[in-house]
Amino acid sequence: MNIAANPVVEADQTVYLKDYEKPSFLVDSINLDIQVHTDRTDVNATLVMKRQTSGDLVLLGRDLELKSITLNGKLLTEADYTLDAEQLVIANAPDQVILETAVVIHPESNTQLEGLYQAGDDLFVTQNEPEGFRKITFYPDRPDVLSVFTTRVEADKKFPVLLANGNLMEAGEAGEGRHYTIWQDPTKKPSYLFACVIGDLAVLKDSYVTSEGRDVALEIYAVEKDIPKCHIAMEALKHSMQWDEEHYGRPYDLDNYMIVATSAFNMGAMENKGLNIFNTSCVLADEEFTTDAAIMRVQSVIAHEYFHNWTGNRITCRDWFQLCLKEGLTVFRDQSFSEDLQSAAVQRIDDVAVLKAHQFPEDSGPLSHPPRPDHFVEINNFYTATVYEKGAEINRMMATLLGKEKFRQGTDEYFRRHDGQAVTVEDWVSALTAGSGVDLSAFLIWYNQPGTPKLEAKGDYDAATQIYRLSFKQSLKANAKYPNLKAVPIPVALALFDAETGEQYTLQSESLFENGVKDGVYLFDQNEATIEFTGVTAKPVVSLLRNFSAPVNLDFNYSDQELAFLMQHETNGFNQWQATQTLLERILLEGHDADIYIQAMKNTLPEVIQKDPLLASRLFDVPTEGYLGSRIDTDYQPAKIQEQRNALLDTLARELGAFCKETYLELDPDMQSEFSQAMGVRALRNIMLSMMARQGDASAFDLAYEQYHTGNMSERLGALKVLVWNDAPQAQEALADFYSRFEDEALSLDQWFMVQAAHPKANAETIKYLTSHPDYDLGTPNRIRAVSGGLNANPVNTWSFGVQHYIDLAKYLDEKNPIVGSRLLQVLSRWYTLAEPQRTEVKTALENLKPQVKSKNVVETLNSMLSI
Ligand code: B3K
Ligand code: ZN
Repeated sequence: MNIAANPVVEADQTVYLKDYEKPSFLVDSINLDIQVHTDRTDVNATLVMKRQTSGDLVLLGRDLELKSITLNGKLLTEADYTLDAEQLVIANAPDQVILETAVVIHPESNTQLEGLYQAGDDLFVTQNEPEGFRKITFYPDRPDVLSVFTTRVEADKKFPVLLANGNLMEAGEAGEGRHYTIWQDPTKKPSYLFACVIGDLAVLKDSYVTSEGRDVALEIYAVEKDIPKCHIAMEALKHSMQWDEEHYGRPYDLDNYMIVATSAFNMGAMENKGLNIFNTSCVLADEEFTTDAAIMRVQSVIAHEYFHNWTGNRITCRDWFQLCLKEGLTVFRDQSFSEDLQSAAVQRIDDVAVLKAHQFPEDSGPLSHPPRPDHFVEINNFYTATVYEKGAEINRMMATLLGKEKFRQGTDEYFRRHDGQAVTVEDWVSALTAGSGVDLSAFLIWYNQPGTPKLEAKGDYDAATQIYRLSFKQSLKANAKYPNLKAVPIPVALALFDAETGEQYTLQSESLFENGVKDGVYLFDQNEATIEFTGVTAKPVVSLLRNFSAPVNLDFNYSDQELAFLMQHETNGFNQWQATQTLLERILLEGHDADIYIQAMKNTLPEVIQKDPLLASRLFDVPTEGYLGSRIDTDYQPAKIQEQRNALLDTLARELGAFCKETYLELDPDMQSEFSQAMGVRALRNIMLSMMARQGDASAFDLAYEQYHTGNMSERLGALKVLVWNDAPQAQEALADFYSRFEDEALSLDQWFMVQAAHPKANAETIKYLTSHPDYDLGTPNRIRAVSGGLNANPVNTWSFGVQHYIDLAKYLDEKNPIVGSRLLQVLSRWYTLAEPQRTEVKTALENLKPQVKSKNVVETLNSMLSI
């Protein structure tokens, strides 16, 4: 029988955390037999199950054609079970059950890229997190059911590679030009970590010996021509394995670790046990084809998926509400890893920039939810910046508070207690508490309530008593759905500087610190509090939230002079950057004078360029139009923001133009011995080039054209943007050249689409040209994102002709790929902040979309977006 996809969403489809119940049956082992054919795939499963609590035996299944079902040797008839679009239920099942099912599925026509699907002519792969496994076979597809998987995979020999999780036990002929392999994964795991791959792929091999002496075979599978681009990922994998041993005492636990690259993938990558599946964009890296930023991302995603082996796989989530348990912790771990790879300050800057650009707006709008949500309709909609990035910040706060040693004692206790279990956020916080000896239970509040706290601070210096007082107040915007908002613990990392000399006061000094500040961190966990610093001989400059020690909106009455002071004297690179951002935001949104910023830049840049060119490049960051728009809650006029920002950029280009040209001509990335330094120089030169072009320097386009032709991908793309976005005479020629060079390199070609879609003067015609280009492909999420993401670089465009673009996409993808459709629609979630008449126009367009969509993903998102 065939089961309909995308059932209409009804009110009762909401799932609540408070309703969690243990599964009535556990699965000791599963034997899966997957036989792939051109027009169908047969899946036979044998589940050895035993009762845990009273209740029906519930097997989840979606889009499965059921052929037969046998319970303890007896063939069941339709009278023995009930079956609907989501589940198969057997009442009164005995306590010990051996269940055999035979189903047929259709990966060849699965466009949703969830479950088992065909990913191009020569490849079949799986994506089962969170609920894809139920599209492969009937199963208690929930993360608290852990089982030993044995998998037989059979296919035509034109697919030489047949992979599944664990150890290869057997391989052989299956007749009629077919062959098979049998794999067994010794570690018990939830079904969302099951993976198999059937394809024609080449492989890069290496090995790693763990601290326990285990010799692990490492394999990265990709199409033949991409194998040379897998070396950076392989090095990053070995580095990650060693890093986790050193920093968390976690060696790898299997004899092999495989990574498979595919271009047909909804997100970045997936941590399936011992068999990661990656979007090509997160594994292929080579300076000729890949930008430095993308190379950094490859390394961090490789690390992220590897780190999941302990935080996610060996210790998994009890239910999907606990998603941030594994994601928040693993993001925190990959961010720490990346801080070791490049300028730590820049890594933190980039991570916070993402948090502020995506998570803060999400948390202040209709899609706001706690890092651990308490209800959902479609869990796929909750792989959000809040769950991932805010989740990581909660872990970072606890780690900051504990310090390295105690945090490690806490994580050791977590692994000791919970290895092999499916646990909750509470389990994590109590293990950290027990291991470190520091009560962290108040941090649970962070997990359970939405919104970005506002932290108001005031400084007051009394020269007569030499006392400096800092008072703090925290508040959260009222939220009708969460009436009992509580004060959260906020670790405030801080430093005081002597305003005359620029020297930092020593915070360890006894006399200064009898006020609760320890190792430069004050834990503010009340609604209001004041601390005192004694023996402060002159009015200090305070630097608050160093390294962004808590995910809050800080409101401190810095003078512009004090911010300029911090730009020049703060030794914490993150806060140095933050000072530039705060000052620029005032210039942009409150009309402050730019001179003081320009002077501070001139003073501080030469030294920073010497020490850390990448940090110097970030000091040129001017808050994006998108970010500035997200700070405005009513009467938002994108064109006005654009105008103000352009005016500021013009001023900066005029004032710093000569400096930029000098710097551009002086610096040479090829003179740098380290990749991270060369990356810094390239980033800086690209910014210098765009400033020169903006200033109207006649030589800028010639230099860009030359850089385009002689550089690696970072330089080429930097130059191409300058040429295209400024409509330089060489722009079309460079674009045509780029196309012909990279026509067959999908990821590089994505950049060609992106650059054009992100043209500040792009219009509906531009998007039409790009989306009807023969290389545009609605079946490849990377290509869709290249255009849609590029378009969204300019909010003026997003909120004009872009609205129809996103709505059309959501409508089309609603059936074809609802995960991606729902995600793209979220670009419009802040529609209600727009000034009229745009506000009503977008609202009407969204309301008109409502009756035209059916998937839980898009419907839930749209309902939330309109519920404001
Ligand atoms: N755990 C996966 C995400 C799965 C998303 C499903 N919509 C990737 C990661 O966070 O490592
Ligand atoms: Zn993850």
